[in-house]
Parts: sequence; C-alpha cells; structure tokens
Amino acid sequence: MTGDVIPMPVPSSFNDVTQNKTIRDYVGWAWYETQFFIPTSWNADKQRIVLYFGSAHYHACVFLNGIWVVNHTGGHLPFQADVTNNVKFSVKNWLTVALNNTLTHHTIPQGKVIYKDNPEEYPEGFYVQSVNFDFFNYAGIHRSVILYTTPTVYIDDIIVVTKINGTTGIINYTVAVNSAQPSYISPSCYVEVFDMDDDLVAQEKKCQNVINVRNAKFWWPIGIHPQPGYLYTLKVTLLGGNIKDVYYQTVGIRTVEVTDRTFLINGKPFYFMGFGKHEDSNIRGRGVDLPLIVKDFNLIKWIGANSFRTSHYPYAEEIMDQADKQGIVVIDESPAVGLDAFDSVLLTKHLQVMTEMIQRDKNHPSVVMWSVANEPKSSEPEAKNYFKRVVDHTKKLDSSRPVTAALSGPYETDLAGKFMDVIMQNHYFGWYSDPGYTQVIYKQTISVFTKSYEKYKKPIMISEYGADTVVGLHMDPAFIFTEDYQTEYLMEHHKAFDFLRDKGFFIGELIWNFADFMTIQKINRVVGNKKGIFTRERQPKAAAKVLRCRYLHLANQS
Ligand code: GCB
Repeated sequence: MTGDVIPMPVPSSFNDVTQNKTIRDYVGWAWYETQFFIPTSWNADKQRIVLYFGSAHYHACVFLNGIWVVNHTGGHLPFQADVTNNVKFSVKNWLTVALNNTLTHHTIPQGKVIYKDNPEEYPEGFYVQSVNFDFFNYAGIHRSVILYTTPTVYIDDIIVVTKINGTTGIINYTVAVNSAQPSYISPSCYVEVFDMDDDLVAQEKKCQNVINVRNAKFWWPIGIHPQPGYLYTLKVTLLGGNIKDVYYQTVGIRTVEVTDRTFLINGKPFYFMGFGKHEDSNIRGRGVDLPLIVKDFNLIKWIGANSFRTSHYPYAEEIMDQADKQGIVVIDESPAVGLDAFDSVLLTKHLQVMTEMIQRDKNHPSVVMWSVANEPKSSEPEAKNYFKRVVDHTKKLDSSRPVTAALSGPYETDLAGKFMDVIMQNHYFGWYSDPGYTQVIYKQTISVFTKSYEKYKKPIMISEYGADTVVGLHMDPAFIFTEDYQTEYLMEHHKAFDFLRDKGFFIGELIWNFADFMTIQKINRVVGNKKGIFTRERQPKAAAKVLRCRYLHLANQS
C-alpha cells in the first residue's frame, strides 16, 4: 500500500462519508485496497474460487495480489472473476480495486468533462463533470463483494420461463453447465420443485425440460390476491461421475402479456400504482442499505402501491428479491438515462448493458417489463435506428417480457415509441410548465395521453409526475414548493387519470418520486430533489396520505 489512505466502508458510496469536499465531488481514479484470508479447506477440496462484485461505479479494474484479474464498465450490474489461480492459502491476500467515475458521451449514462482552461478566471486545471441527469453521480463499491466457491464442473446459469394452462403452472427451464476442467463426463440434471411448505410438488430429469405443477399457486401482485408473491423453489442437482453441484432457484409462476390497450398479469388487467425511485440515502449515497430496503417495502405496502420503476438504473439484487417475495411489480430500467447523442459506440455499450441486466434479472417474477431508457432525445433522426436495435436485441434475449421506455419529448416527433410494446411518458404539467397553475393539469393530461394513444395504439402510462415540496412548508391557497401544492397537484392529476382509465388504454400512474434524493449542485435544487412523497429520512409528507387513500381505494375496486 502506498500514499495516503483513509478508511472507506464497502458497500457504500465514498462521496458523503468524509469531511472532505474534494472526495465528495471527486471525478477520476480512486483506489480501494483490503486484505483477506482464505481457509485451506477450499484448497484441499479443489474448489473453483470466484470473486464477485454486486456493483462498482463506474469503470473498475480489479487486482488480486498485484495481478490484474478483471475489468468492468458500468455502475449498476455485477461482475466476477475466477480467481482460483490467484489466491494464496495460509497467507494474506491483497485485493486492490481502481475505480473511475468519469462519464463521457460514450458511457451509459452519458456525461461530459468540461475543462475551464482560463487561468485568469479559474484555478489551473479546473474542470467539471456535467451529466445528463439530476441525481448525484455517487461512486464507490456500492454492493457487496463476495468470495464463493463452486465445484470444478458447475451450474453456470439457469433460465426459467413460466406459462399457465388452467390451474397448471408450466415451468420451462434450461440449466447451463460449465467446466473448469478440460474434459469431463457429460453431467445430467435432476430438478425438483418445492412449494413454500417445502413439499416436493414435481420433479424432472434432463438439463432442459418442462415441468408441470398441477393445482399451482401463481405469483400474483400485491392487492389483487390474498397470497401475493408466491414462490416455488427449483432445486437443481448436477450429477455424473464424482460431479455434484446444487443450486436453489426461486420461481414465481406467472404470465405477462400486452394487447393494444391492456397490460395483463396471469390474464388479468393490471393497473400500475406506484413510484419512480432511487437508490439513495444519507451518508451511504447509493451503497446498499438493508434496513432502508426493508423500510421502503414497508412504506410501499403502507401506502397501498403495487409497483415501482427502477429509475434510472438496475437496483440491488436484495431489492429485486424483496419485490419477488412481497408481490411488488417492477419495471426494470437500464442506466440509459438522458441519452442525447446516438452513435455505434454508444449502441454497443447499450446492447451490452441490456445483456448484463437481462442476464441478472431474467428469473425475477416481479420484473414484468424492461425499460430500455429514460428520457432519450428520441426526436433525433439517429434515435430511430438506435432504438430499433436496442429493442430487437432486448427481445432476442427475452421474448417473454414487453419492452418500454420513459419518453418525455413531444409525442408528435418521437421516433422511439413505435418499437415499444408499452408507452411510458413523463409529464410535469403545473410544475415545469405553468408552475403554480394546477387548473391546467386536468385538461393537459387528458389531451396529451389521448392524442399519444391515437398515435401509438399501445397501452400507455404516466411514468413521472411530481412537484418539489419542502416538508413542513404550508401556504393556502397553495403555492409551489408547499405541501399544500403537492397535495393539490396530485389530486388534479388523479381526476385526469380516472377519466383516462375509463377510456381503457391508460394502464398506470407512477409518481416522481418515492422519496427526496440527493442531486448534483444546481440552482433549481435546494440540497436535492424534493419531489418525494416521503422525505429522504422516509417520513411521509401530506401528499402521502392523499396517495394512500387513492391507492387503497383503487385496490379495493380491483
Ligand atoms: C425527469 C427525470 C428525473 C428528474 C425529474 C425532475 O424528467 O426523468 O430523473 O429527477 O424529471 O424532478 O426534474
């Protein structure tokens, strides 16, 4: 270890844990180092040893005992390296990670480094990182780092797709087997399905097959079934010679379909009620925070919501697991937020990020749609071919889920929506346009969604609407930034949503945002974005009660 070092927790963002402004606003390479021991039994058993990172933002280079082992680009998805030949037994191992959080027009999301080469006006070498989004560009090793072992012939992946036929649940599975040995006996698979009481309900042989579960309990979203989030466990055993590997994969049996007007889960129309969120909290930044995850799910249930969008990047696996278990529906969004220039280099990165996201999240029953982007400049001529390629790629990897994107430009000139199965739109009537005039909301919302539906002829939903609200600030008649304004703003929207719901093509409302969150420093953000229904500390604003009445009332009707 060389140079100055400071203690730095993992998982966490590095930005807010010190008293140092340079660290908070840091752009460039940061180095992490730690040491660990490995039990000698891992060597005696001839295990394959893997080093796994849940996520590290943004470019990561990993070294073990001074030898490079893996690079990864992109902040919100896992990566790993087989380190069997790099680890040492009985002595210390040194793990070193170099991280760079710089965003450019060829990263996803995009950003720009602006050098202010003007010695008369700026200190020498002054530069700033500008980004195409408002949330703070937190950086660090954000999720857990794990060392695990597998046998040398091992289960590499399991793909599960479910269907329903009457009361029978159909599980199509494929087990991918890999080998760290040059040649091995072709193994066979034995697959058992256990219900939530741990009773064996079905079994099959072969590494690729179809299992029928009779009188199955389906995975239902919360609010429309007394037992939401029902999960079976698929126990996959790999056998052959002295090979033995076992993996337990949870499975929710459910289907997702879209027509030109509706979104169906298990054949029943589903109306999205919920939020856009962020992974964001005090001190930890974007670092995974287990108590916060549990609290957020408790708040989601308290308010009666049934869904959220992982705006604007894939969330921690712990969050996805909770969504599965609690029957909360997820629109899984890629980190492609605010794309404004499209070329083949960016496209390659975007396809790669979709591959990694689908690879990680494909077996989550809670994930019902892939959102390929948020607010791209989709009227640019290059956007047409670009989004066709992104959607084709996504569907090739997973044909079982619809694809969407959160659009915000004028629908008249948008070139991306035609490739989507579902249209999401972000609108801020009465906030970014006509601030203070809640009376415009009803007409404008109805008008834009009706005309958009006429254009696309696809189910459509609002993926963002919201008003910045400083908790505790009141003024009546309502004035912007007060709790009274946020409340009135929501109620005007809800009237319009009810009108649109009656038309049959409007399939959901996701408010912006679940909670207040930290932003970059901007003159229209007073220490963060305050559009939360909850504060950053997860206390309800007045609007939370309005939303709770609405969601519980709508859930009672379904
Ligand atoms: C948007 C963005 C979201 C912002 C929000 C706002 O359209 O999608 O990331 O935070 O507006 O509050 O400005």
